[in-house]
Amino acid sequence: MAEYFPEVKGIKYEGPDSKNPLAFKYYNPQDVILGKTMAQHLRFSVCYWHTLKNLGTDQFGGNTIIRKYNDSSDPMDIADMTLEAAFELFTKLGIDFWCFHDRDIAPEADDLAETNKRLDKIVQKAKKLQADTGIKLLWGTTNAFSHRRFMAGAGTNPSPEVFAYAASQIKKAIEITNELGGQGYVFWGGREGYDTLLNTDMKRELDHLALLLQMAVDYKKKIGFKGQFYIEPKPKEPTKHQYDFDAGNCFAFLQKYNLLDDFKLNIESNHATLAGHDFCHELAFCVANNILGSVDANRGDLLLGWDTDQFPNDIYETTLAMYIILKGGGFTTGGLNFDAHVRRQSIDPIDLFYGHIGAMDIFARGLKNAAKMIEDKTFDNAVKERYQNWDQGLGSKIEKKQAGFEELEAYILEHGEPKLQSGRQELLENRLNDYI
Ligand code: XUL
Ligand code: CO
Repeated sequence: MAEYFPEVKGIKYEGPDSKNPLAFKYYNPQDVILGKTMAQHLRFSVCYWHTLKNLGTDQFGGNTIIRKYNDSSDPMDIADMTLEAAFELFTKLGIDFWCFHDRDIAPEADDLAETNKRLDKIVQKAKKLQADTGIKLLWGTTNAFSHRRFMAGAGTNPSPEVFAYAASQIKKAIEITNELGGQGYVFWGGREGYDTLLNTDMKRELDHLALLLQMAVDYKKKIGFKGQFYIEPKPKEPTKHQYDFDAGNCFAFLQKYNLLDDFKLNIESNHATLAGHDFCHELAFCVANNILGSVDANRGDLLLGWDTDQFPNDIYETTLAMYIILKGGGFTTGGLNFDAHVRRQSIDPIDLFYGHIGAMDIFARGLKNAAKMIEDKTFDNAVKERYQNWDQGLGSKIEKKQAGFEELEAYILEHGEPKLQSGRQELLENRLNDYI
């Protein structure tokens, strides 16, 4: 096999004092933290679409990046070379998982039957590369948003034929994910939303989306796919309003349509900020409602209003995120998938390594900080103290449903104005800084 990244031998842990830009300073996969190795906690994954397929294009201009594995006039040749380059990169990074959309790994042909044949060919090659390297599939997914047939959505399309096409595509994508031993399968509603209410029957579209997901659950059970299904919320982009707006919105949708037993959420940092939340809010909401599944780890830009999908680099965010994830029990089937691409000007293959190394190190530091915060119980104690009056007397009566409006009114009439306590935000923020 050709070598696509000859300038990199393999990224190793060298410790915080290392000046080598091609080494980890914090991510030491075998290091044990709170009873598990760093690799087991973090479950890093490379995403195929941004890392291998993104060539620097943006809304204002075409490709800037030239890759050796794209140098052929035959699209299946390109698919073969890209897969080889991908596994070389995964191995050199020392990353344990990967993720893909069906159309990332094999290009569409003239009809669905031929497209599926192409997929089968690539999947067999991927299966061999997985076996040779020990790299596993975190999740697979379907691209039912790029092709023009999906301009008005997939499951929410006004055309039942497009709905059927999406269903056929998802059926195949679940099959290949199963074939590759995928630990999960993601539904991101690429164009499941609307651009104007003037042509949209919202209730009908939501009902259809639920029908599509129910069919996927039925088929998953039929073929014995054991991976976890995830919905990935995003509020807008490409449509003006996406139905899977945020974690709260998805939670309501899953409950309404009785899908909660079969789905968890895949939370993406940059989608959270587009929804007017932050990453940690979305994670905390999922933990509170037992629906946290996996994470697309990236970040946006404070001053750009779109999904810039940059590699994470904020130690505050990764510390707090890992704290919430660990407090929620950590990942089981999920992991940290870098749904991020290098910038339009980062045109060298080596930039892919810098992006991933920085992201892995910043999450490793976040994990270490979070573990220390958990061991010290600093914030646990603060929260416990703040809510302690719910463990006794009046609070305990309310929680046990032993008091209603009349009893509560009688209590206030007897005891008068409630005693107030400081929220101590500044002190707690100072304490957080001590861990960074
Ligand atoms: C789009 C996005 C997707 C999903 C998978 O914003 O995040 O790449 O992660 O379809
Ligand atoms: Co994503």
